[in-house]
Amino acid sequence: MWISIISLFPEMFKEIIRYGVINKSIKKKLLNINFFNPRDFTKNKKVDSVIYGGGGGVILKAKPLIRAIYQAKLQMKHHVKIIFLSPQGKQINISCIKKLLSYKNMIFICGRYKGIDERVINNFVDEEISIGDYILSGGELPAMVLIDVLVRNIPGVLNTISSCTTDSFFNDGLLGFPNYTKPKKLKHLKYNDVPKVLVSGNHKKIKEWRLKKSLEITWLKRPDLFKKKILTKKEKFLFNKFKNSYLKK
Ligand code: 4H4
Repeated sequence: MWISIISLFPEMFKEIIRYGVINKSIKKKLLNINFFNPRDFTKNKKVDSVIYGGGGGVILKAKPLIRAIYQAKLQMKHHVKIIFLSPQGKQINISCIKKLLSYKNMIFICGRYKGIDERVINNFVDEEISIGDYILSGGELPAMVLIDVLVRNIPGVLNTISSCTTDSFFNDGLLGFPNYTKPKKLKHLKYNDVPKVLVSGNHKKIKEWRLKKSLEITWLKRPDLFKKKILTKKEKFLFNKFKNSYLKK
């Protein structure tokens, strides 16, 4: 996967490419990231300007962004999809991630201030993507979030596939199950036990317990997700057993 980042502050990305799965994917040559600063594509370093029609605020000017896009496309050669990180975009979710994973080569445009000239969106942007319904000071943090989510799902990046396919949302539309690790007992805590089934070695029972907990947690924490889930016969049985006892409390 090759991601070219168009940003006024490329140095913000320095740290995320030094650590964790992003660093690992670069080292494994599963990911290539390069940067283009619109400021480098201007004579007078002017990259933003006041908005026509007034109302205050500035946006990023079209030409420096367009020159940066052309330079990125020149280097990437293959067919490239252009993504604009924007609060007006489609919110990141599993289907959006799967679609982006199929693109392989992408240019991420990071807005600043009140955004970018609409003509860049109309003429160049393939997808507008948002990380949530709030306004940030820049598209760089959303770009970093998106890179992290994408990289975790590139085959070969994470050691065992289970460390991703049972994560929340990737777990067949359910939230993930509770996880525990050493020590078995934590003194002075009210809830200090590791569920006995998890240390039983009975993998069938562990799998069933995990499915039951995922169903419970999704119903309790994200009823909106739970509503979309078509339950199998077994899932219905496990969930109804929990729901009946829960409602009796
Ligand atoms: C971009 C503000 C576009 C407004 C911006 C617009 C997000 C977000 C974000 C800096 C920039 C802000 N990016 N998810 N949330 N005029 N970016 O807040 O299109 O509304 O991704 S605009």
